[in-house]
Amino acid sequence: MTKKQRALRLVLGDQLTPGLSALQDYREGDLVLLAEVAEEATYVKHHKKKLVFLFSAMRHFAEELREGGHEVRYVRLDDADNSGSLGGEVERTLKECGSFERLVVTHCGEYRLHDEMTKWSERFDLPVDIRDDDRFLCPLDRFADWTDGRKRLTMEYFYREMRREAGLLMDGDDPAGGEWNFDRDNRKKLPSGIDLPVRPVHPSDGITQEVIALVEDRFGEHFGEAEPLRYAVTRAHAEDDLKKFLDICLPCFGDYQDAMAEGEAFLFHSVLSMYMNCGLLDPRTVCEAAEAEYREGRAPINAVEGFIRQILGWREFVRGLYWLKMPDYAKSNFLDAKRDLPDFYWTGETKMACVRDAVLTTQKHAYAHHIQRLMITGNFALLAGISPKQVEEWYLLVYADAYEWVELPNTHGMALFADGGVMATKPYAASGAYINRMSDYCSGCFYSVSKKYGEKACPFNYLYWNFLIENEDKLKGNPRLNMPYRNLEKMDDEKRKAVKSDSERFFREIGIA
Ligand code: FAD
Ligand code: DLZ
Ligand code: SF4
Repeated sequence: MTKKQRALRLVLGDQLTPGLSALQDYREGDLVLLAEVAEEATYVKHHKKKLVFLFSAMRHFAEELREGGHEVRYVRLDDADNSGSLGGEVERTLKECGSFERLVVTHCGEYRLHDEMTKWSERFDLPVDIRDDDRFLCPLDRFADWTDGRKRLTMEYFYREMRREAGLLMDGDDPAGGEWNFDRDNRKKLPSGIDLPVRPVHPSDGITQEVIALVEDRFGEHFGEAEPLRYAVTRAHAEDDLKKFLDICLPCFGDYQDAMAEGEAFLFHSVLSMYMNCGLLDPRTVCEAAEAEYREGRAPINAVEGFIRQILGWREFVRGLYWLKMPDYAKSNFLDAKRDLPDFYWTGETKMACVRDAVLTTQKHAYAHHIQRLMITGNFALLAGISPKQVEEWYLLVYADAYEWVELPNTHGMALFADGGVMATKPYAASGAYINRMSDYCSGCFYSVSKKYGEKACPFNYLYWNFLIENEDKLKGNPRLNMPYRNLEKMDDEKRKAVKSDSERFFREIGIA
């Protein structure tokens, strides 16, 4: 091969997959580029643990590629000539490493970077081959076809087609277990005294230790705790975590999927999103492994179907929606929410036990499970009318699994209803009663969940009604909100006034009036 025929293959921090489309036709003489760059670490100030996890996983992946015979140029964040951006590192490689006939990349996960990449061909005067990311089960054009002619994009119908196409949990043409969805069995509160599974902890090796020091040094003021890092940073360890999840958590995953417990970060959740999202685990393999547990009689259908729905359904659906709707999707603010994000999203200093626990868990682990994200921090931001931009930035930076393709639809659409109902048919707004039903938070809280008004009342209670009042013109016509609006009509003026004055007092107390 002449130098001219060489390909430069850029692999991003969330593309740590040997079979990545950008690597599929790798030939001797090609060069794989991985680069730690300040721009990606700071376009939002990512959680320190997210940075440690990702940089360590990138360094381990470079080793994996080298062992597999690839020539790799790995740029460390503290390399003297590091230009600070991915574009800058491509440019430097083109200058320093001889001539290349083309640049090959896999479609990335965020619009801002994709937009930049579409200009690279002109910038570098080189053909740029942007390939589909075939780690997802639903190609983007397939998703677009599915949306064609549909008034509403309903995840459940998309999911059924995906089940058929992927052949997951199917008995011929029928869904395994006789039904598509077993969610009605998946709303149990955690019984007191239940033994929770002991979760894996991977000791940090030399590479991770080095990265921890680097992150503390360069990004010391970012949110969260850098160490200890309990997560896997290699494919082999991520696969171990998958096996442990299947053995000890999956059977109860469905039952307690919506439960919350103070001080318990992981419950029966898989804690696999960060591995799937950065490429250490393959989503299809994860789904197939879960199905095998059902087929072998080791896990019940409600657990396995619920788990597969999250990955084959929600994960694929939000990604399709993101690319279908961007860039306009991020601009809407249907409820005209404008208040600032309260400080306690950063400090955890609040008397609300549920919010405190969700934030402290997030600080410690760069993780919170779905119900904490949706029904605690998300629900609070929705009820309090916090600006979507500020909430989205928070979600994008605090979670180790967060990239905009998955974070944005979940935050903007599902949690905040800022898209006016593209993702969800109604806002996921809930008062303290829901939180009390699904958790043990309220018994240890300063506030009283049974009180509706006054200084000791649970803020979720009056904020819930205040939310319905503030957004009456936009939400009253929503048929799924008929019941709460009928109840609001029955509320006398005195109670309405109390809702308003309690909400205003609370907004003043937390500094966002
Ligand atoms: P499990 O509960 O074990 O679920 C299994 C898998 O299903 C997850 O690993 C994940 O890959 C997938 N999944 C479940 N729910 C969703 C969903 N709604 N959308 C996409 N995939 C899903 N998930 C992210 O991966 N990155 C994010 O940045 C992210 N931001 C979120 C923001 C908000 C406001 C909300 C409400 C949800 C968000 N989610 C996000 C979805 C979900 O909360 C996480 O995927 C899940 O908590 C990850 O933990 P787990 O691996 O233990 O999940
Ligand atoms: C999230 C992230 C971070 C923190 N750092 C890097 C990096 O230094 N180099 C890199 O290639 N990728 C990084 N990433 C992941 C990218 O931000 C991600 O590829 C884009 O957001 C698109 O999903
Ligand atoms: Fe949260 Fe209200 Fe319960 Fe306190 S009383 S834990 S604020 S729901």
